[in-house]
Amino acid sequence: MISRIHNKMCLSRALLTGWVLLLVQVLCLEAVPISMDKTKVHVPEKREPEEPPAASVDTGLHYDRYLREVIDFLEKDQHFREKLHNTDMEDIKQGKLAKELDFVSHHVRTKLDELKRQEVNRLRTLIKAKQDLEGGNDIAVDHQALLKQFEYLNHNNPHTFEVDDLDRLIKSATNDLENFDKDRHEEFKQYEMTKDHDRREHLKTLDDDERKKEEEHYDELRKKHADHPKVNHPGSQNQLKEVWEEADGLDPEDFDPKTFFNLHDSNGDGYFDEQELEALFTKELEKIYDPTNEEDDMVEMEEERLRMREHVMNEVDSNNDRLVSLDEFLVATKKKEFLEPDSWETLEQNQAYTDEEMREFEDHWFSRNRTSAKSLSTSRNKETSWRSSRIS
Ligand SMILES: [Ca+2]
Ligand SMILES: [Ca+2]
Repeated sequence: MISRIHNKMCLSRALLTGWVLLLVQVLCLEAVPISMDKTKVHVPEKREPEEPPAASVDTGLHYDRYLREVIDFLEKDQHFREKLHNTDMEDIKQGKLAKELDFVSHHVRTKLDELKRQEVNRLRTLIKAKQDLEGGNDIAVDHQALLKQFEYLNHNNPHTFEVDDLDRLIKSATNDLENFDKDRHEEFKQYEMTKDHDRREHLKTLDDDERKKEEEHYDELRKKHADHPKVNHPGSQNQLKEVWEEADGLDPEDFDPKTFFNLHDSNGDGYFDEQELEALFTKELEKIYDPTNEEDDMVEMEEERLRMREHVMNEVDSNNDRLVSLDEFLVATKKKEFLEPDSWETLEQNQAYTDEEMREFEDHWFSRNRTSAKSLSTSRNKETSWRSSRIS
């Protein structure tokens, strides 16, 4: 159960670039020349990016593959590319860009129709898988009604990709990306409550002696998990210096924010995206989590990584485009919080849910939804496996 959720969370780990921005980037951004400060330290040459950088960004959405394939094909159409250059973000969100679909080439339209048919089939397969898991084989299922929950395409017409499909895709992706962290918090809370509930249910099945032993063991594990070296405040000078020294093998005396930025902007597009930020926290996470330890839950490790990314993004991304530019980064390195940070409260120092939330969870949510939640989790896991097998 845990490893299943862990796999799911790893696979769907978000690198969320605002989708509209992603579209604009894919089409507008030229490769940014790398200007490294080589006066102080020797750092390896970086290669120029070969592909438009944002095209490889995994949005973490469950329809990521479809989204990216649609973008790839639209990108091939000259008319659409030109319109995109001349349409501002607000108009894109209002659906003006989607209307331009009527003018893209027949060849691209045919490919988009095909993509949509594949996506509809994929969703039908998922619904079928979910139904099988719930043991509802004998019940007639209204596929059409179930498909309506997937709002990013129009199911009334499963055969062709129309303006409405592009409009829905833009609106859903923008909305889902904006809510990603909020949904993630909720999902994690449910994970922790389920875990604690299961543990306590298990205790009920034991006799007094066994239960006492089990509870002592649990307390020991908690203490062991909480006993780790000091975790640096994410995004602080101390934290980055540790990466510079231990991961990059550079002299701490030579620490230079601009060189650091260029070194860790892995795709060389001039921005830290969410994935590049998250990669910076591995050293800190290794202080707390070891996959071979019983007490260290790797789902929690990934949540801690995302918390760190969310925190740094909130602090540093001043124009809220979900990317950290070099300028934003350099401004942040001049702040007091960078030089003299507060201590960082790790995940285990705060319970993910209140007692009241747990009561409510057990009273209402749990009894009603356990079966379907389990099935959904499994079917989503199947879906991500499917995704990864198709991508690889
Ligand atoms: Ca980058
Ligand atoms: Ca920014």
